[in-house]
Amino acid sequence: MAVSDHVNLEQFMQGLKRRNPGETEFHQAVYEVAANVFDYISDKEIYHEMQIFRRMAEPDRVISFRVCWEDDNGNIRVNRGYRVQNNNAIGPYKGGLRFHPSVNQSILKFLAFEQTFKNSLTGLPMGGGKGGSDFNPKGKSDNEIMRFCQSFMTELYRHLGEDTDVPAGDIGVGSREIGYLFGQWKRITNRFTGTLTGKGREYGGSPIRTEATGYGTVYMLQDMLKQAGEDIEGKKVLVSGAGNVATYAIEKINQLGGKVITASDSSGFVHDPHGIDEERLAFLMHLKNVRRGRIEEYAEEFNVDFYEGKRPWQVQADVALPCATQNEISQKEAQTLIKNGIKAVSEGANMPTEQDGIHDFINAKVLFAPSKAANAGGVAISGLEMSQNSARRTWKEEELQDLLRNIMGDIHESCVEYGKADDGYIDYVKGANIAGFIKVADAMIAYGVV
Ligand code: NDP
Ligand code: 2IT
Repeated sequence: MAVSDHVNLEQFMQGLKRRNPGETEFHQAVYEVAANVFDYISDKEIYHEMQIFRRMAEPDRVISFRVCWEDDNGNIRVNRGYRVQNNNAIGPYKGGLRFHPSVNQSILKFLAFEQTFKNSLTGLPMGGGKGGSDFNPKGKSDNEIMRFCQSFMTELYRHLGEDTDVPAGDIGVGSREIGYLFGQWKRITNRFTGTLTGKGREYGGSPIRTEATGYGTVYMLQDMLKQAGEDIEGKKVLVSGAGNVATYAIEKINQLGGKVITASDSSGFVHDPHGIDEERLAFLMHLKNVRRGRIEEYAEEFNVDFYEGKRPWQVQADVALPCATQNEISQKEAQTLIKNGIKAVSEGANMPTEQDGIHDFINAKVLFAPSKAANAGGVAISGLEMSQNSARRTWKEEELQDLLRNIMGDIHESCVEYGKADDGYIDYVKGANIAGFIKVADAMIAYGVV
């Protein structure tokens, strides 16, 4: 095909939308990467000839299955389970499982697509996948969670394996669920291998996997600020969410001398001008991760304001760390943050900022780390959990802390390498998309037409 005949971005997106009707989150995620990649490959014939991006945006496999389980009242319940195996060009499929009522094929396809580039950025040999269910864990007993996880794994196990596909946690899937899932995997297969990550330390889990995503998001922030001649000390920080990623991001901000003044859950946000210090964070972690309570209780405990049904983005601060879910910063909210003088945004959640909001941040020269770079610390430690499981040993916590710091530093460097503009501004979105793309693309070229 002659260069002039290449499908352009608009034509490509039309085709993608036609082939994947109604999957708006998937369209959004693909567009965000395509916008940079089409530009990058415009003069690189081989990527066109081999239809590389077209192939990356078509998952290798989408598995969907029925999950039947019995609740505590003896009612038979039916949910839908999924695993999207997007791409295994550079390693086994790897990515989390999400249990949330909003889960559907579009959301999991967007997450599996993003994971492919994120995992590539870590420098570790992992392909991209994602799975989950529309099961709602809220208000369920431990026994109900266990029965659901066992039923889910009874179907999913046949698609997994330490060299095939290795799931982990995500929204609604933490150490309790991973325990039940791994227990069932082991029981069905009669094999003890590292086929899930985020496991308990007693049975093959890695030190610092729990902390890694939140810590990594803050390391990315630290490196962006350093590049711009600043640091975290004294900065006022907005955090959304109050789960795994949010709480460990808060912990690391505190360690580095910043002050977090908000946290949220799906019911609203709390504004704590005193700052979520060590003592208050311990309360929050217990409230959300152990008792699974509502964030309003934090406001009652520390006598601070609770804003029902609202997100924290109208509060004035220096930094924003969205750590809850996709599309939680609208374009309007991005504009409010810019107007209030936000300096940096590091995305702990996956795709938390709407497309137009990202453009506004970049146009306003805000330091903006996209999720596939900023939250890669979690899957990076998952990759190292896989290595430890294969070698049947555990590394020391200090070693893993150093490895996490270095991997995040390397991701920052890759973004700078591919994202630096002539005026010195670093477009981390472009940098992460292109750096993540190249490795996967070149591996696919090596395999020929498969
Ligand atoms: P958790 O389940 O531990 O916590 C999720 C938090 O986000 C909760 O506070 C939850 O509130 C809130 N939340 C979830 N959905 C919504 C919603 N629709 N609207 C408002 N608030 C919501 O999940 P994680 O902390 O693990 O995940 C958070 C984000 O980070 C997700 O985008 C995930 O994909 C991403 N991520 C997670 C990684 C990990 O290692 N865990 C790795 C990389 C990215 P409530 O309690 O009310 O439900
Ligand atoms: O979005 C993510 O990177 C995760 N939920 C973690 C994936 C993993 O395999 O650790």
